[in-house]
Amino acid sequence: MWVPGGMMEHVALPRPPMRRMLPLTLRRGERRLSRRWAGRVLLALLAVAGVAHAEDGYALWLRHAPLEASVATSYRGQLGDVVAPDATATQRAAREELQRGLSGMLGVAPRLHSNAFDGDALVLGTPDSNPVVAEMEGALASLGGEGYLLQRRHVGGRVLTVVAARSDIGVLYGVFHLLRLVQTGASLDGLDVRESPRVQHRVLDHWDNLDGYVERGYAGASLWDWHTLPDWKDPRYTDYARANASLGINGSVLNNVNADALSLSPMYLEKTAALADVFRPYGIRVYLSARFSAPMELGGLATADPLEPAVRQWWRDKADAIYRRVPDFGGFLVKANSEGQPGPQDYGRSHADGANMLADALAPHGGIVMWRAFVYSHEAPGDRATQAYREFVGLDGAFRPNVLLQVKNGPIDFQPREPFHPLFGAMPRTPLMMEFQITKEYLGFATHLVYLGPLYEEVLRADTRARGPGSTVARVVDGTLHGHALTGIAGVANVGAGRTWSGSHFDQANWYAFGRLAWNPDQSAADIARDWVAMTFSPDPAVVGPIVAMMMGSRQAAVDYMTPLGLHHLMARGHHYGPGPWVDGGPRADWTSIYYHRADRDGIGFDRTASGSNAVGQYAPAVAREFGDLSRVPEDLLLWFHHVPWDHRMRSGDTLWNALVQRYGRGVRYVERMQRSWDALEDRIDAPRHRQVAAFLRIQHDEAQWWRDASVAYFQSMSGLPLPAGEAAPPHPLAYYEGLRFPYAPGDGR
Ligand code: GCV
Repeated sequence: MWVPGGMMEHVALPRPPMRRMLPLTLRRGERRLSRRWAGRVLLALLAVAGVAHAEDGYALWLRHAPLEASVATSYRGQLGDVVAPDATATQRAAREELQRGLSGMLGVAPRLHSNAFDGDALVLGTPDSNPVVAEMEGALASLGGEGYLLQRRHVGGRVLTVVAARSDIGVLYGVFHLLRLVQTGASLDGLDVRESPRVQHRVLDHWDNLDGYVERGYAGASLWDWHTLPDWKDPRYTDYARANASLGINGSVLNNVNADALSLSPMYLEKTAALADVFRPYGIRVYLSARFSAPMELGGLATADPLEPAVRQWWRDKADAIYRRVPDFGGFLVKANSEGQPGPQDYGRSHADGANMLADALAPHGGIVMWRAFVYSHEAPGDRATQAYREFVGLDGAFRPNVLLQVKNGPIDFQPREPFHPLFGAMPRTPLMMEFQITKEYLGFATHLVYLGPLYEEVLRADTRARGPGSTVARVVDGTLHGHALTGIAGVANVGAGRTWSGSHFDQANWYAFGRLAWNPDQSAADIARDWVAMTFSPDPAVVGPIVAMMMGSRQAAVDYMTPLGLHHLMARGHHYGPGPWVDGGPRADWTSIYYHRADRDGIGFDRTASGSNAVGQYAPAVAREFGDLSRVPEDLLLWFHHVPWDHRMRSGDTLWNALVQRYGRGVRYVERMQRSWDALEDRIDAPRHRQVAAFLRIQHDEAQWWRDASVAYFQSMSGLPLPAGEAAPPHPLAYYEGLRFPYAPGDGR
């Protein structure tokens, strides 16, 4: 929630001493250690100075800025020397991260030992690589292959801080966690953290085309320079892998789901293999989006029918060829029979036939298929929101064990707010994988400050009621609801070649939040935001408090100024930039706005109750009753499920029309408050980043106002009602907004 008014006073207070939030008296032995470290401080400072650069956002949350001197001294004393193996690439990556992180934050590079060392120490390792960890083997048993343990241990008069895991990658994840603790000023006293991921495949989906263009990407061109690969491995690929590993993201789908078959050609597979080599030490497997018709386009076959033996053989051969180059290749992501993409239905076959053919080709190598449920057709009669369910629910149990069905969070398409997708909970015999969008196609591109943590959290915590209360979407995704071991979660990436990676400083938070929630879908979006702000800007509470407050209400604000009260799909045609509630005509009804809002003189909203499209009937009965009942439906979803008259009484007692207009205004005012909060932080944030965020907030404000004015003008032309008291008339007539054109708006599909 927004902290009203008072927040401005807080930010004006003098900076509280950092010491308050840290562990911190120097203990016996720490002085001795401090002196030992001190000799290297100067060298490290010189090294850091050598690479110093303006704050341009490139470092992401791995910024590792220097801590206050007393705090740094205390951590140095507590951690001691570092004992870490260096025999494998992942072990070396863990050492490098520690070295880089601790040097940056503590002002001195830690002294590294590969093995034996007698004093207090920070010890990294697995049972195979370190004798201290070998003695902890029992405690590691339940951690799984990627989990880790962080522990303070007293061993033979020594104080050890141990990062232990059963695998090198677990140790690397543990190192990132430890660095986060230092970065956010946490106490290491009594440290005892056990972590293992709740979801097996934690994947970024890149919608990157081979020509460098990123579909719905607002952060510049693709990160992958296919032309210079495989020979030139840009160091940025390593930084991308580091950022992902710091969150536990362990998969990367390199190319757009609107796939080009060329990605599977020998030439491009060499390039994919080069990226896989860079990512491997960081625990990241590569995947490719597979074009279903590739056997025809690359193999010269006359068909791509999944039951045709020659086609099946082509895919088997292709899988073998891929695994020869990339032995840990993750598998295929497939968009089939959706928005013009080829698929098994072209041959009268089912989605299961298509997915299973690919699954059979990958199975001998341990690969998986992520088959997307984002399918709809304007030729199919009825409500688009019901189509995926209708196509897939009957296929429950028909997929091979190495197939995940990848389902978008809501039934339409990554709108600012949607109810959870009705497939979650409805296919108990099929592992369902979540697909979130990190890039903000419908939430203001990269310029709007919209923190998506609350959106992800809202969906993951939604109760499908599939097996009674507590059957949350998170439990479908982590496999516990229906007992699946194969689990996954994907985020459509928001990274590009721009210097900030994500197109803006604040959009980095969405990549970060996705990764943290992929690891543990029950984490709190607010806690994640606190960590992100502390790591990205400063752990100073006078910075963290106001920025987290801004972030936490920002998604609701975007809903308010774009699509309040359950409205959806009101954006301009094609590029999706800005408002277009009037969009009508064109090739397909379900690509228009009027299809979704159904506003006329009498009322507004899509009737999805039993008397309408009955989309509510696709949910478990308890949920269907709630969504279908006008008196119980959450007002945030009112117009998603109901068509109501303009004078419908809201729970506040006011009319729908008044409430709608007020919501639009509320969204704009929230942005104004974010601007004021940000302005008040000017002295606490470095100038380059402060300037850019301030400029982007101005853009956001203007665009929020534009959304509000255009939408109010349009809906008023439908309702014919006066604006509620205190709400200003849009400054232009409706025709003005309808006439605006944006020929080069970024990210358009092409
Ligand atoms: C990759 C929406 C987007 C498309 C995207 C599609 C999908 O329709 O606008 O750009 O295509 O979703 O998720 O496949």
